[in-house]
Amino acid sequence: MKYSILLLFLFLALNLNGQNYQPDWESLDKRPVPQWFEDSKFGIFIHWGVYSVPSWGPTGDSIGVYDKYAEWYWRKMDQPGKVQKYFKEFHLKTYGPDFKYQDFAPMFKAELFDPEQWAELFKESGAKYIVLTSKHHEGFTLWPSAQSWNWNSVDIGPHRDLCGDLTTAVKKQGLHMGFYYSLYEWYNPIYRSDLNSYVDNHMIPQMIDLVIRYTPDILWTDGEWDKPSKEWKSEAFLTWLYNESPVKENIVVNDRWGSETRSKHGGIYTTEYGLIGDKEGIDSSIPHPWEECRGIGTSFGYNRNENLNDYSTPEQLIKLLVSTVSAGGNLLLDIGPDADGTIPVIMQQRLLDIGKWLKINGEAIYGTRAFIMSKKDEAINPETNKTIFFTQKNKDVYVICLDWPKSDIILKGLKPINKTKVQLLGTNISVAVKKAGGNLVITPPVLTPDDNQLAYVFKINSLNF
Ligand code: JFZ
Repeated sequence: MKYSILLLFLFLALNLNGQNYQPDWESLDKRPVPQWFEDSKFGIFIHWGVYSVPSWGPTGDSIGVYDKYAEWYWRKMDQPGKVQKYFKEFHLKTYGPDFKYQDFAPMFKAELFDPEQWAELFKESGAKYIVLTSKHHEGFTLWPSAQSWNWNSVDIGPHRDLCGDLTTAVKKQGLHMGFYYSLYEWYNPIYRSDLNSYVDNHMIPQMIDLVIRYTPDILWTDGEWDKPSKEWKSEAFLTWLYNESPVKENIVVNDRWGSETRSKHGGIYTTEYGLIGDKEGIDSSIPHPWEECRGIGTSFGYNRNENLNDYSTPEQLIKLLVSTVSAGGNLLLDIGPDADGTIPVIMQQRLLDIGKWLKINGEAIYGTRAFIMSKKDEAINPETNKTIFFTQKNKDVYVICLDWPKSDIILKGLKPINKTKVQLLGTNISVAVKKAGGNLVITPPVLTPDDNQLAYVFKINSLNF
């Protein structure tokens, strides 16, 4: 008896079946991002909640990037600022002065929600992971959270565990399932009056509940900017997540854990419409897994006020995917379902366009890494407007051309060996390759209209580098 207690203590001390991260960033930052994430490259973000009912935001070039987000409807309507007047005007005109944001909740019915159909679409799109808003800044949860009493999708609105139902369907398709979770809540009185109690009795219990109920592979936090990570107790939570939780092996988190953590601490670094706060993009010379997120249009939550020209074209989306992946990042492309549970047809179409391209060209995306050579920019074709991108997998290099090259592609500094072959993905046309000086030269073959694609990939086998 005594002996076994001794053994137990020994086990605990050595933490033999677990990891042993300490509750400080120095230790937590040592955890490698699980490889499945970097290999996946393409995921789908879903912003869905009570805001999907009004589903409205201002559009056009004069409105700032963050001011177009329809999921901010409640806040933008109440908070003095550049766009308050638009939101207020729309709200008053459409719903009248006595209609509160909370009144939208019973109208969020999800009556046509078919999680299996969603998951099939996601699978077809070529995405490898899904991130659903389990709770946005409004505080409404898409699962029966005990902490979100009467402000969740089982008590009002859909009367359904949306997180649970989607998780089951997504996992059945063999995709990774994850959740977005907002640390802060705009109007929660406990958050506003007693942060410590909010964190201990609301936020951390909710995150633990999500992890234990649904064993997600991603926890994508946000709304962190209000407080430093110490106040959110992020280090303590991550220590539990990495050492003890049922998802400790596979879980991927991002860098949104406190006002000071972006691009510094946590897991993957994140950009949003190419931005980090008010700064331009990621510094991709810092080799750290990162992910760009944005909508297909200009909002994350569905915005009925958008027109076709607010949506990216299929060509633009392929360029976004390719340029992100060639800089070592992942793309988390957002869709905003309707409050009735359908995915707007334009979004379905864009996802399927990407899927169709990936079916042929996916090997140039999945499992690749940024192609880094010394003096990389000189090694590639001198292009000012960048229509040629590179990725790499082992000894193979993929040359991804957004436009069909009208003349030879000269790849400076790439050294072919005797068995080096070039193949145009999606065709069985043999592609002429030659060595000229220190360069590799690809002569594009003749194509027919049947070979038309959103972007063309030349695969160079067996390079010597
Ligand atoms: C946040 C959310 O507010 C937004 O609704 C969406 O969920 C997105 C994925 O994440 O957006 C932000 C985050 C940070 C800033 C602006 C918008 N910022 O730093 O200015």
